[in-house]
Amino acid sequence: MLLSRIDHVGIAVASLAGTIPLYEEAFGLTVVHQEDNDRQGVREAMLLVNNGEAGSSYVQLLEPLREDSPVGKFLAKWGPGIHHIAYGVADIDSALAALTTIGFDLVNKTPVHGTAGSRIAFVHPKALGGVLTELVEAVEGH
Ligand code: V0V
Ligand code: CO
Repeated sequence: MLLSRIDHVGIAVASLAGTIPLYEEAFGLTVVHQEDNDRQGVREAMLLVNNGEAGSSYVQLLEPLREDSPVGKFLAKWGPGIHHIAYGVADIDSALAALTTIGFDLVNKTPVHGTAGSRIAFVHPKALGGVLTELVEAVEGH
């Protein structure tokens, strides 16, 4: 099995400060990590949902750092909402090699820097029925 868990659901928001309290109030989630990822053009907050045997699952709130970024463009087109789904993998290099062999359109052919030191890569939404999909090889313990 290539995928080990749902790592996170990425949600585009206009403002982290305006959205984090909703998740705290509704579900008692707390922010366990916050980071600016300049290459991806996002300021993100990770809220822990579950620590499982196969690793952790999160809600990832994404505020754009620039209008001309994936999340900035998404917000302008659709408004706030679900931006991507991210699955955990044990070995992202072999996962990407397997997808390349069977002809999937990858946004990242090699892994790039993700949240909390993870290695990530995106599969194009057009290749998976309109869903932007991210693979995550998390750092041990995340
Ligand atoms: C765009 N499209 C989407 C989409 N974003 N469809 C579903 N879900 C999304 N999130 C559709 C869009 O409606 C267009 O469809 C088409 O793709 C082209 O969109 P575009 O606005 O012209 O944008 P492009 O082509 O410049 O870029 C689209 C891609 C881009 C997917 C290539 O968003 C990208 O590189 N995404 C991966 C990086 C990313 O999302 N980073 C932010 C999260 P029509 O109109 O042609 O039908 S960073 C993150 O999650 C981190 C750091 C982490 O987890 O650690
Ligand atoms: Co993500």
